[in-house]
Amino acid sequence: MQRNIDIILSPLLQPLFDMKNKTVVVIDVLRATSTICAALNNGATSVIPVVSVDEALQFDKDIFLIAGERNGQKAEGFDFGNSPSEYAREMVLGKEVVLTTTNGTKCIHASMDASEILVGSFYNLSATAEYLKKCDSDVLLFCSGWKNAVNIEDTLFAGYLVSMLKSHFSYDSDVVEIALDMVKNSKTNLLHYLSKASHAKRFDRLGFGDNTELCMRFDEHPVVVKYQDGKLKIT
Ligand code: 3SL
Repeated sequence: MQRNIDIILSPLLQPLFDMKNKTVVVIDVLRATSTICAALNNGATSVIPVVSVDEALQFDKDIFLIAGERNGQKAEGFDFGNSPSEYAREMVLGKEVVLTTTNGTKCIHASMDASEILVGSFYNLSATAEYLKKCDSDVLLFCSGWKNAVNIEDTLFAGYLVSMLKSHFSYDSDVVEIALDMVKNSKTNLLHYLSKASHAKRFDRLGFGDNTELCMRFDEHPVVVKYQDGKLKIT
């Protein structure tokens, strides 16, 4: 039977979808899911996504790296913020990272009904697409957005994934058509296209404007990342 693929544009729209028996790919290109891919590909043994700053601070700092952000900036008392550039091999090799972010880690926790949870970013686009081609279930691409609002970068990335999976899945969704149009429109200059995103502008204001380009590097961390027993790991 033909499998179906669809896109959830923001957490606010999640109630319209049933995640049961589906593979959900959580997307937060800027930057949670990019950071998770970078950390794991650079040797972190796992990333433990948690919802709140308080929850993260309960982990033992002698054992875990405590990481994440609120409103884009490193949370107080944390070892790392949420830029992939902080997760170099020498910093994370062999470590477990506890991560909490404004949107991305919340969406991972909101996906617990799914049969399988993956995380997607431009860093692991091809690896994730190849995995999804072989999986048995319908697929939901869950865009984290920004504080429940739809954003450009996650929708665009969902469009890239669908464009690679089109011949393997059916779809009947205006959102998928919109995302595919965005892929077409962005092709001539992806960085320029993404620089219109409000979060890219937020990065500029916060002084890490280079993070937009950094998170657009296709297949830089070619890992399939799956959530199991409270941890994200390379599968
Ligand atoms: O909201 C999130 O999950 C983060 O990716 C936001 S930020 O890019 O770190 O500001």
